[in-house]
Formats: sequence, C-alpha cells, structure tokens
Amino acid sequence: MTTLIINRTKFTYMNKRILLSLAVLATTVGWAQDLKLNDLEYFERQGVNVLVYSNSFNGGFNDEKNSGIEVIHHGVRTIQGGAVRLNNTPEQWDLVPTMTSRKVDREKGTIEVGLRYDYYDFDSRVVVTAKGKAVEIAVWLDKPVPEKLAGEAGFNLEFLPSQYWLKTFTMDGRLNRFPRYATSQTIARPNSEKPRQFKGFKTYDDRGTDQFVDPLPLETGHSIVMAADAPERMVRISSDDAELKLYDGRMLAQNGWFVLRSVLPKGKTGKVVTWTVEPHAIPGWIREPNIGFCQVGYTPEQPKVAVIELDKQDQPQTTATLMRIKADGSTEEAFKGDIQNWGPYFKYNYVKFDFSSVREPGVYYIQYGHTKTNNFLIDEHVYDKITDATTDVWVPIHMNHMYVTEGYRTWHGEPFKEGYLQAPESDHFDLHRQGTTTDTKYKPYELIPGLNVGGFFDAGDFDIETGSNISVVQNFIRAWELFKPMRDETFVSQKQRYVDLHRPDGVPDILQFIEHGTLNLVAQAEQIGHMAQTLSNSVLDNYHHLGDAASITDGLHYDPSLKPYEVSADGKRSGTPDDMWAFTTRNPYLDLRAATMFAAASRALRGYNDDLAERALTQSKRLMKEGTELIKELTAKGRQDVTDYSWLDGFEFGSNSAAKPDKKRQKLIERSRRNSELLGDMATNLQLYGATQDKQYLDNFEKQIWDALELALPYNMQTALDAVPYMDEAYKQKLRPYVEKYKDYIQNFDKQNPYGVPIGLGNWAGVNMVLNFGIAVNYAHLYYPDIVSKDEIYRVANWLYGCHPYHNYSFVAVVGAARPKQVFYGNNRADFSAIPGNVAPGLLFRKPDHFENFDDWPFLWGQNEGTIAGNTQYIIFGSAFKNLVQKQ
Ligand SMILES: [Ca+2]
Ligand SMILES: [Ca+2]
Ligand SMILES: [Ca+2]
Repeated sequence: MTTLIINRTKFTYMNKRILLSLAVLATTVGWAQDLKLNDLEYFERQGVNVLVYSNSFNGGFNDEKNSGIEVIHHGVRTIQGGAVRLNNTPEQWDLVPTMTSRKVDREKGTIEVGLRYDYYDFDSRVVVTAKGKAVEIAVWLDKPVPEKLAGEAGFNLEFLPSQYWLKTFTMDGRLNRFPRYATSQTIARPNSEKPRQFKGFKTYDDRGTDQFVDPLPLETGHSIVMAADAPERMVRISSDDAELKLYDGRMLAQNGWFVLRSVLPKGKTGKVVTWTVEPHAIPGWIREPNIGFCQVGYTPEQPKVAVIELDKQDQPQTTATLMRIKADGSTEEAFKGDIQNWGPYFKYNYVKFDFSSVREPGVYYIQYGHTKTNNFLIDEHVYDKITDATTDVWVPIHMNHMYVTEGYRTWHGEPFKEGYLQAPESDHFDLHRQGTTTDTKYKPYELIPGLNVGGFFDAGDFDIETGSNISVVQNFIRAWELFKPMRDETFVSQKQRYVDLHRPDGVPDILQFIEHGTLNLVAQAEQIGHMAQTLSNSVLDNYHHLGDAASITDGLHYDPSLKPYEVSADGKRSGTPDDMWAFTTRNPYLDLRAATMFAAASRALRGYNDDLAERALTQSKRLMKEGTELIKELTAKGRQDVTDYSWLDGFEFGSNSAAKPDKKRQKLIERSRRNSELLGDMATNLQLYGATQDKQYLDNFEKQIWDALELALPYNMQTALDAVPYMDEAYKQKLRPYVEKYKDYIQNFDKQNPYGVPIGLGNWAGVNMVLNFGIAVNYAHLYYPDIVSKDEIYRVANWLYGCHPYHNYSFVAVVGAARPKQVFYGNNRADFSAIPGNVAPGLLFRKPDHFENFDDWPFLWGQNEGTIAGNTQYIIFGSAFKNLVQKQ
C-alpha cells in the first residue's frame, strides 16, 4: 500500500488533471456497462461493486460482518457474509470457513474461493461469475456435505438491516416488507444438533433446557426482489436449483443481519447451488460529493480548508462558495474561491476549498455545486467545550462497581457485587489466556477478595482490562498535572458506591477519576501480588451483554454444590456459574507499567487521599523490584522481547522505515534493547524522575532517548517532548534537529492523503494513532513554535470533527458539533444510541479500496467502539489543543 501512496504523490498537478479528465470521459461509456472484473480484483459497474473475499473471516474476535462476498451498493456496503455457513443466522462466535484458495480468472471473468471447516473436515468451493448486469454465485462440492452438517450447511448472503428495514420485498410474487424490529418465529432444538461454536464456547444460556433457539424463515421461494421501492438498494436474486429462505438474524443477536440462504443438498457433488444476484444500478448515478469540514467550527485566524470527496466519474466544480447566515435569517455570499485539485486516493478523487481568508465571526455553510452543508460557526470560542461531554458524561458512566445516575435516569446499578474468582486454566474469548498455574495463592474458582472496587469498563464491554486501566490512570494524571482542570460536575461517593452526573461535590472530578482507577489497580497488586491481565467474564453468554451492567451477573457467589439457577436458602449463593474471573498469569512487563503508574498516582493523590497514595507507592516500589528481577530471569532463560517497529512501515519516513534493517539499524535496536533491560523503560524513568526528582532516573532516560529517536522518530517524539520541562537548554537544542525532521514527517501526510493525518488501514480504524499524532504535534508546537507552526495543530481536530472520507459527521459525540455521529458501539448500542463524549475509532478500511463509517448501524466495533484508553487520550489531546488555540 505504501508504494501505491508514494507513487501517487509523484503525479504532478497537471498529471492529476489529465487523469481526472480521462476518468470523466470514461463515465459516459461506463453507465451502460455490464459488471466487469477490474484491476483490483472485484466486479464493478457504476453504482455496484461485488467483492469476493477481498476481506477474510477472522474467526473469533470479529463480528464477521466484514467478509466473504460483499456488495458495495451506490457507495454503501449493504451486503456481506456471502459464504458457506453452518447456521441459518450465524452469530459472532459461530464457526467461519477458512479460505484455502482464491483464484481470479480474468479470461472467464470468475473469482473462485476454496472454503474449509477444519473441525468438520468439510470443503467447498464458491465460484462467482459476471453475467451481464448480474453475478452468478455457485457452490461446488467435490465430496458430499458431511453427515453431521447435512441440512445445516448452506450458502448464506447477509443484508444490512438499517438499509433494508421498512422496504418492500416480493418472494415468488408474494408482497412483504422488511420488519423494523425482529418479530419473526423461532423453534427450540436439542443442543446436540447445534453446530460447534468458536473454541467450543456457547453464545447462549439455555436455562437448563439443553436446547438452542433457531429462527424460522420469514419467506421461502425461488425468486426474490428486495427494495423495488428504493432503487439504490434494489436487488434481484433467483435460484432454479435451490430454495431461497429469508431469515432475520436479529432474532438471536441484535447485531444480526437479514440472511438469505439455501441449504446445500444431501449426498450430492458438483455444482449444488446456483444463484443469480443482480444489484440494481441507478442509470447515470454519481455519488453525492462529501464535503469534509470541521463541524465544531473554526476560530477566525486558523486555516480553513474543506476537503471534498468526489466520485471518480464526477466532474469537479471550478469554484465553491462560503455562505453567511445573517442574524435576521437571510443569507449572503461571504466568499467565493477556486477549487484546488488534490487527486485520487483509493476509490475517490479529492479537491479542496480554502476559505481561510474569512475571519468574521458568524454562522456559515459551504455551497459546492448543488450540495449545501449544514451550518457551522466561525468564532473565537468554538473549541472551548470539546472535552466536556467526555469528562462529565462518558467517563463517569464507565465507572465500574458504582451505581451511576444522571437526572431521572440510571445508567447502571452496582455491578459484580459477588466479586471475582480465580480463573482456572483457560483459553478466553476476549484475547486472554490463563496458563497452567495461577501464579497466585488462590485455587481455581476461589474468590479473590477485594477486587470489586474502582476501575473503568473497557469499552463497549464491561471487563477491566488492566493494561488499558493503567493507561487511563496515567492519562488522567497527565491531564491533571499539565492542565490542572478544577472542573467539578460529578458527585462520587466511594462509601456509597454512588455516582451522580452534573452534581458538584467540591472535589475536582479528575482527582476522583484518578482515585477510582487506582483503587482497582492497587487492589489487584495487594490481593493478587501482581497485576492481573484482566478481570473479565467467565462465560461467553454474558460477555455480549447489552443493558444494565449490574445485571450481567446475579450478584450471588457461585456455589457449585447448588444446581444451576438454584439459590441458597440464605439468598447469598447460587448455582449459576456467572461470576467474573481474574486472569492472573504474571507478566512482569505489565507489573513495571503498573509500577510507573503507581509512582505517578501516589504523587497526584498526595493531599487528597494520602492512604491510597501511600498504598500506591508501596506497590510501585515492590513491583518495580520484583518485575525487574523477573525480567532478568526471563532474559537469562533466553526469552527476548523484541521491539516491533513494523507498524512504522505505513509511514515510510526516511531512516525510520523498518523495510530494510541495515547493520547500523540492527546495532541500534540491539543497544536499545540492552539499555532498556539495564536501565528500565525510558518513559518509566522519566515518570520516576517526576515523582522523586532523583537525578539518576533522568540520566537513565537520556541514555536511551537519542537511540529511540533515531530508530523510530514518530513513535518516540512524544516521550522526548515530555522531558522538555525537566531538562536544560542543551537538551532542547539537541532535540531541535529531530523536531525539524518531525515537521517534515507531519507535512509529508499532505502528500500521502488529502486529509494530512496518519490514516490506519487495519481492522481497528485507528483513532489512537491519530490522537497520539495530534498530541505530539501540539507539544512540538508548544516547545518549538518556530519549527512547527500553529497552523499544524488543527489537522487532527479537522479529521475528528468531520473532515474525513465517507461522511462529514464528527467522530466525537461532542458539544459544539453541528452534526456528530448518531450511533456508536457503546454499551447502549442495542438502542441505536451513543454515550455523549464517546470517540469513534473512525474510518474502517475494507480491502481493497473502501473506507466506511456506518452512522445507522452501531454494531461494527472496528469503526464505532470508543475505548476507555482512547477516550481519556482524547481528553489530553482536547485539553492541550484548547490551551494552544486560546493562547495568543
Ligand atoms: Ca474488553
Ligand atoms: Ca466532583
Ligand atoms: Ca454470581
């Protein structure tokens, strides 16, 4: 991908113009075209893309709504999941096939994939062929369906509910409408007939019935027309050799899609199922321009550049207009300016509209061709409130082990009253593992006392990720020490285990958040002896909980001598194995991270909660000593912790590229590793210096930072900048050339993409990377304003608040944005809602060329899930940014 981006930047302005005109010429011919296999290996006609395993199933920690045969229909990925599946409506943890081969045959116009279920020794092939305006999808078997899967294995295709509900469909001519809510029928079947789920876990609690629930079809037939009433969603599907059954996947799981499926016939081989699928294309369709701008608004003096995303068939306008809405409601032209061409980036073309010269405070909107944006402000104070929703609403709602209320509404009761059990040896569903030993004094399933206190819910789920919670406390401490926010909008009583939003209690909220995070982490260190990996669900059937956190478990201690669902006579114990587990396999690196955090926490809490400050310091010293010794032992045993710089590949920044590690670089890596083992982590050393003023820590830091900057400048610039307040002028001078290089790195993004920020292409949309970048740019400007100018600090704010691909909604459910995103993958996602102040990961990249961020479908975590670590990082970014903007 890097090469592609770099090559693109070599186009001159003129070349881009020529390419664009050629693209426009091709348009008129394109509309009438049939589906063609293109150079990116998918079937294309204007308005319709049919992808065949451009994206693969992952198998476990994946909603599995991102893969298989997918259709991007008039710019929206509305159909996916095309594959041989083992369930009528597969859930997140149902088995998915492994793709064993993918063959593209340009001559025949086909893509063929081999699919395999190892567990069942079951192979199939799916062949997709372009036939006019339709594709034929055929399932081939070389051996019949295994006995165990007969009647269960079928070909499935899934349709996005939010794009199909309330639209019509006809099956064999019978009229119907897609339901807004799941209300179809189900049957209960014996568990013995249920195909295996991921690693043998069960997504459901059968309440002792030994049965699972299976949805019945909404309709059955041989020919279906979906959404004839909505041309942009209309699809015709027919099959002569197989029955089509339409299901509603939401019957089993709120994130389910509508599923069309044909069961594979028993005992047959060869071409066993054939479908013809024709997504309708609107003649002459051209995607509406997406005018990216900062929804929160602009300060008068800042640069103001809208990035306009255009269909590659679209002819760019030559000018755009900034309109002002006057106090009497009438409008006037404030500015008319030329459109500047940027060029192609993945599947669209980009142009820019610069209206920086407009400085008059007021209400504005952009008019580009016939497209008009919503309004936004130009004003000195637009950024004043950007962190308030996050600090006042999102964070307190994510406080674990507390009752949280707001006005008339209770967000959740007090969760996990029964505490946490020692996890037995296990392979967990949320990326955790408990080894053969517990590394503690507790026996498997024994109650570890005192852990149900403090801590923050991880994200859209309710576990305490220790690593994240360490980052959270550090983020709060950093915000506290840098900005001293005295804001008090939250009532927190640890004694009552009660939190009330918008009720001041005389204590700055951020101190209470530091205390809340520290309480859990100190309890882990004291009770377990070291840091747990996580405090998480023991059973999958309550891990996917959506609702009041207090009802995830029954609040009663698990007693295996009772029958499941039985409650003891005293009402304190139950036979339901729903208690949460502590995963306690010792990781000395995590202990060291905790030691750093505890040192900082003891400093921050001193004078507010001296007892907790003292406990934190005690654990810091102990874990630092034990962790360092354990790591020495591990190193002696030959285990090496190699720092992985491969993620830097995407940035392609001079000597920091990990592509070809030369000898010099190899030497640097080895010296860094040795130093880190000898002297301790450099960031930890810096923290410890802050906590103790012991000069030795500062020396340890300085012995490492220069190598680190040589190795991975973008990654380590923030740490280098964090040291500036502690260091002398000589350090600042020595850092100068690195900041100069960093400026080049910042500005290089203008060539890599039209938005000027690092854009992630992984299965998590990567807002953390963007926020890190934003924080580092802020501090580079703060300490070196002559190198990194103030104009650079607006990049990340623009991106977050609406100037990005796909749509122009703000990724932060934030005060001040005219059009924030409406739905997030928060714990209220089943209500198609958001928790104010949440920050979405952002644009999810779908191979080979599609960015997306659904705003009517919250259930894809890669694009819509805000995390506790990310959102507290946003508080730092937002606070630093506000401060700089306000500084004249
Ligand atoms: Ca989690
Ligand atoms: Ca408070
Ligand atoms: Ca329980």
